[in-house]
Amino acid sequence: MLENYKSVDPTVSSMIFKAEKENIETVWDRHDAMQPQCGFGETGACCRICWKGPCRVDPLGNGPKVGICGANIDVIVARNLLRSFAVGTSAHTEHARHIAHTLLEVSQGKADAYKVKDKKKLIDVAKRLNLNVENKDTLQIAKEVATTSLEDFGRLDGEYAWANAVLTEKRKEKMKNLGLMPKNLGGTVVDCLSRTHVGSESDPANLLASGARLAIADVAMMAMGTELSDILFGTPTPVMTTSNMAVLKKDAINIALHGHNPLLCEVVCDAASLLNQKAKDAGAKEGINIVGVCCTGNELMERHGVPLATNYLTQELLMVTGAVEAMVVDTQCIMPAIVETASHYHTRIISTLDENKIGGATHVSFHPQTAMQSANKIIELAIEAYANRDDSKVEIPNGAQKAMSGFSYEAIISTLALLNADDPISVLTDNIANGNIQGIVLFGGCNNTKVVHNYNYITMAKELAKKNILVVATGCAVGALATGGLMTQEATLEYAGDTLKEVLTALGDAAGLKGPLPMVLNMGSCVDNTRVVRVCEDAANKLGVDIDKLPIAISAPELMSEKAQIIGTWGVVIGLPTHVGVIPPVTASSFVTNFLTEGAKDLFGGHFIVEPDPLEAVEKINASIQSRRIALGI
Ligand code: NFS
Ligand code: SF4
Repeated sequence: MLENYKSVDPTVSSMIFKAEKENIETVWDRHDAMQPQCGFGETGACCRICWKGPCRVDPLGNGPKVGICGANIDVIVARNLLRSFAVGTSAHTEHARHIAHTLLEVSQGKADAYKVKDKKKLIDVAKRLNLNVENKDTLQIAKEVATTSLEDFGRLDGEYAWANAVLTEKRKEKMKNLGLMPKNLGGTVVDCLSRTHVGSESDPANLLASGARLAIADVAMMAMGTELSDILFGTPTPVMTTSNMAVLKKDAINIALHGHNPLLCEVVCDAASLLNQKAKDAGAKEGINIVGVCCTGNELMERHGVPLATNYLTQELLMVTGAVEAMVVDTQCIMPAIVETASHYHTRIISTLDENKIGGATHVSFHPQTAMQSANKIIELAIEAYANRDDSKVEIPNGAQKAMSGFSYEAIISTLALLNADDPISVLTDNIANGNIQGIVLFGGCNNTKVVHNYNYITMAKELAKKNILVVATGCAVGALATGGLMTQEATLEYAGDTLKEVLTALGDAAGLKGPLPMVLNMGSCVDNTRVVRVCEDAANKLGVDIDKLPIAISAPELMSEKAQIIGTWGVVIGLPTHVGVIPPVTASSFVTNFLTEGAKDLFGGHFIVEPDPLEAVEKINASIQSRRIALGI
């Protein structure tokens, strides 16, 4: 039955139907055309590292057992994995670097479109980076925060400031003792990549260990990305908004902002409000309607309540509505296919980063110093495109789903403080200890054509909530759980177990919501996973343990990207059971598979749970949570 569905979002299903009718190719058509996918690649048994290859090793059959250079299956799989991790880390790093650099320019008066919006956060961050803030003005502190952050890329002396800021004391000790505490970002990434060069490291255990060091470097960069974004754009607070493809408006110029980095989308929103009248003059009665896609969408949703149209897998389909004037993209998770889809409509695809051009798109070069000019140009292009909209092709689905967003770490702590102002985190840890909340699961990660779009997220979140497990979400999980109606008070009343419902109601009532908090707390974009790490850190400190003892787990039931892979890896390395719902390309090596799913537990306390079936996955995650509760004596 489920095989007949591609997505569980009805607004997506109606666009799939329209795409079929109009003969427009989608990601699912390309997935089907790719079948059967190569078994060597699927299991990680293919090496293309040098030009003697490709080598495909056959661990079970009668084929070769080693590559031409003699690399065995464990080495091949571990090297491939490490390379993916390095790419994921690099992507997070570029994101963080752009923001840190812009903060530096703001402190030097060089980037007019931006300013320090959240001074409190700036001071909090400065202190966490061990900077002295006494007698310094905002711009001076901003300069020191930005400089310290940028130094982390190639720091020669001292400690990796952001890694220091993001880990618990106990975890730092552990990583130092294991020799796996990174010194800086650049050296760690280069070290990992150089190990994988032909004829370099051929010890799979040591390759995997360097992956753990890299994972710490990654979580540090992600924390930098989130925290510096909050300084420039504001720390999110709870906000009501809507989600799914019905957020497009027939009588507006619809601009979809897609990608990851808030530097661009924030300024486009500013420009849109200034040019709204021009849009109306062009005939769009409702002016400009900005909607978000993927993590850019999450950034805008959490800070400004901008509606989130959809997540990764369905980005093309948004244009099939025939009502999108422009899809503006920056970087990461942008399917090259959007250009072909747009060509069937009047939609302009606008790329913006010189280092992330999209073949066939209109490029408007974006730089922080001239951000407003670029944003104005983008809006002008969208207004221009509106003149070419073909009304006969327009079909916007009905029924936007409401959703609450904006649960930053600070927002969660302030909400808990409503019940105990002196010791907010104890509200959470007491309810965990007394069993009202059995544990916490963070949903993150992508969509994948190997899974019915959004199905696993929604199925699992409902089941976990029923078991009184608190669910939080980031990244494309937000798209799934928001469009699935689970970021609402109604969902809490309908699906949460009795004791979880009680706690969420006490908090919601205290916050003046006249009812519970939403069943799923929306913590933002993918980089914002580090907001959850801060909650974990506080809870661990309160309970006097490290994170690896907490009844907290991560689930990425539909993951695909290299970024999501390294996030899952740091989840494990900081001590959390981490579920993945897609079989990773490592199964050709029993050494690597066993390390990830078992061996990692002894070293780090966390491990990977690989389970494609969502209900089985819930059982396995719950079993991990319960065994941690028993170990804690609660
Ligand atoms: Ni995360 Fe966000 Fe989505 Fe996956 Fe891509 S948009 S950063 S990588 S696909 S969750
Ligand atoms: Fe083959 Fe070794 Fe070259 Fe990989 S590095 S392609 S296993 S020869």
